[in-house]
Amino acid sequence: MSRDIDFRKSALIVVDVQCGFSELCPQELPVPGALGIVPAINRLLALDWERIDATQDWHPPDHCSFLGQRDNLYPPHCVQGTRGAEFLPGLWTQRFHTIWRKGYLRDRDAYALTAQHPAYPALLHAAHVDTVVVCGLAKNICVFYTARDLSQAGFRVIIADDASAGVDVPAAGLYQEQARSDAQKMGILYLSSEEISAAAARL
Ligand code: VGL
Ligand code: ZN
Repeated sequence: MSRDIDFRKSALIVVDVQCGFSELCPQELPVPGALGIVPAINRLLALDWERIDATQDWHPPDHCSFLGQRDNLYPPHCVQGTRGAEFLPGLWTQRFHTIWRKGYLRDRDAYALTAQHPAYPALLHAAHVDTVVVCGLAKNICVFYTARDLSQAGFRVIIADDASAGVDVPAAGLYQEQARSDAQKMGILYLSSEEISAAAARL
């Protein structure tokens, strides 16, 4: 598969780069190394994408995925209006064109933007986007599901490796190695932010 990226036909999607998935909120769902990916994401944000979309996990306090609730999976995290729901400090959010909130219904989980906003792939197609670069948190959960859904919708999908960080969650059966091999089997490519920037420089 070509590694060239035509930025006029490409979208960057920044997934859940929020305090609640970082060391800043250790009682929520900290992903090791989350704070460290911000510079690489900012480098990607500086490029001339056709679209820049961001997602924000945005849960009510009694969301079904929380411990003590229906699915009993995760500590409360990214609760609407709290620190955990805020984007990471230093993240260049001014570059976001659209912020897609997800997980805001008590009884429905939405790992991927595509699960909550099913018209999103059509919106990308209408903008003549054929390639999406996905980065953020967590690499093997919301980044993975977003990449998978967009790959199945017909886009060329690249995960920006160093602009994402992952975490194994045995209680949910979610593992980093498994997600990577599943993604690679679907033809999803893992590139570094350097390689993606170099593809920009070549054009
Ligand atoms: C996520 C678990 C629950 C994620 C969101 O962004 O990876 N993980 N909600
Ligand atoms: Zn969540």
